[in-house]
Amino acid sequence: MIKTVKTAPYQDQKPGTSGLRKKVPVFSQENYAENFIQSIFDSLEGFQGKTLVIGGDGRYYNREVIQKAIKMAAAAGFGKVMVGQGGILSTPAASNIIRKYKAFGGIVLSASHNPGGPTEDFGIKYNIGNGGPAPEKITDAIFARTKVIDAYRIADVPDLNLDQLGSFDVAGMTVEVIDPVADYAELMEQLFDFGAIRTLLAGGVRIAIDSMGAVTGPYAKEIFEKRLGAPEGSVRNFTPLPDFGGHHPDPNLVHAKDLYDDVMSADGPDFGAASDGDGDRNMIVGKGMFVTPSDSLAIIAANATVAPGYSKGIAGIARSMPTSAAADRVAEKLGIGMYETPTGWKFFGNLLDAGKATVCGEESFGTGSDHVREKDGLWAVLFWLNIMAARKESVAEIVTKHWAEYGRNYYSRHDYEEVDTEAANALVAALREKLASLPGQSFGALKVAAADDFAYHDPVDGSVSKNQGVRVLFEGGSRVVFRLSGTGTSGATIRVYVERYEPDPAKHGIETQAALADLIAVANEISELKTRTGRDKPTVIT
Ligand code: G16
Repeated sequence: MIKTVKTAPYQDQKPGTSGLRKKVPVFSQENYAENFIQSIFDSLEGFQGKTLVIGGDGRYYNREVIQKAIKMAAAAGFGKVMVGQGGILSTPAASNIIRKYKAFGGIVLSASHNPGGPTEDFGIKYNIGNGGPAPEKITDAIFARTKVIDAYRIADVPDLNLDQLGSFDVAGMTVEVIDPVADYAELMEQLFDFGAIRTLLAGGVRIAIDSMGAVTGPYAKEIFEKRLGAPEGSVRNFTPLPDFGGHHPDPNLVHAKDLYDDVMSADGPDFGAASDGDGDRNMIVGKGMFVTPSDSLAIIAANATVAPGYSKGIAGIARSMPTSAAADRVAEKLGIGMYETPTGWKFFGNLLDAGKATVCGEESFGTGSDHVREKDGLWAVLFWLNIMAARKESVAEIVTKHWAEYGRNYYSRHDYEEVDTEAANALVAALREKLASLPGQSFGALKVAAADDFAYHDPVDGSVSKNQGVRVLFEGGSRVVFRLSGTGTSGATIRVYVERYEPDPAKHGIETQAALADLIAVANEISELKTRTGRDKPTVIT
């Protein structure tokens, strides 16, 4: 019943920031997905008879790859597979299932916020037993294996009905098709004060939750409408669709603009939130106030004790290097640890496991905590509602008071997408060349204090990750950061992160791009962005 299939390696299966992401036509080449899945299994040890969790965000090609993964897990000797009904598990829910049921690991099928469909994106990621993305030493081993693989093993059995809950036998392995929502909703009830949030909503605060045609729909319906009593219709775009309804399920000011505009309109909702394709990202907006992900992390950390799950306080905060330093000021005030990691949620895993950090966040619309080992979009939404309920204040009041207390970190990211790869690499190489000569140079009123290529020394396992982004730090605390995205699927994406700290509350009302204009101009000058890429404006500004 188990057959061994000869295959030839592909040379392009290097996992990026978050697993292997490629266009569907690439993934659907002969044995492409099988090669990668077998390479995952070949890089692991000790899983015989253990449990593997499998789930995805419901995008195009999800079901096909889940069938392959189940049959290959059976052939590899796993004892059991737990798979979400319909092949659905949001990324944070998958992380929770792995942890709760002490699984050996999990395969998460998603290309996150990237579009879905026959010519759009797909992805495969392996998560380890702590529920988090595999660390670099495992992803490096997987990549090495993909380059030489010559065979894979698969159970020669019919497809399983993924829509029927229950336990089934697949070539001697048990497959449990589980309700994707129940365990996750239960965890959220443990962490947050649902009673207080229910009272807030019953008291007339109107919310709009946009699932963007992606995986969080069933979760949001259950949590916000059923358990918290928000009126039906509060959750929009709630049916997970293989192509996300043609939308780009990226919760930011460009792709969730309709929601933003609705919340900003006079008679629109008081609070809005959106999630991405696989449910780990979030965007928070209140009437008159967009909350930057960096501020969201800082504000959640500063108010964490209002939520029952965090009532004893938090041990530390971690953020990715390009994320603004707003959270650092909170950590300083609380007298707790602050950790700066490279981009990629996988770098938080060790800090969370070691109890050094409780809350983590990234500028890329990700926030989370030690409740799972992934960022968690709906968790962040619930945290905000819990804070609003406890403080009896609006989003705008909470944010402006936070700035008044800690100062405001004006922050923006400019993305240049689908840039010619060679030009993007040359731009970064040229920046690296300049690093030594930048300190001491002045650009208008801005004087460079330091410049480097960020390297991370993991305080838990001692591993070192180099070349994680070029930083140019100016006197007074402003900075610009340049790095290439590790999640794109065509060409290169150059990310330019810009930050300025403003302590004076009288100057907190400036429009963000205007507040950062001088730094943006300097970033373009130092990187020679226009001449090197031929672009005169970013594709996306967040
Ligand atoms: C992934 C990672 C995040 C990272 C983001 C952007 O998120 O898990 O840690 O911040 O990509 O990465 P990059 O700047 O390299 O494109 P997701 O939501 O795509 O899984």
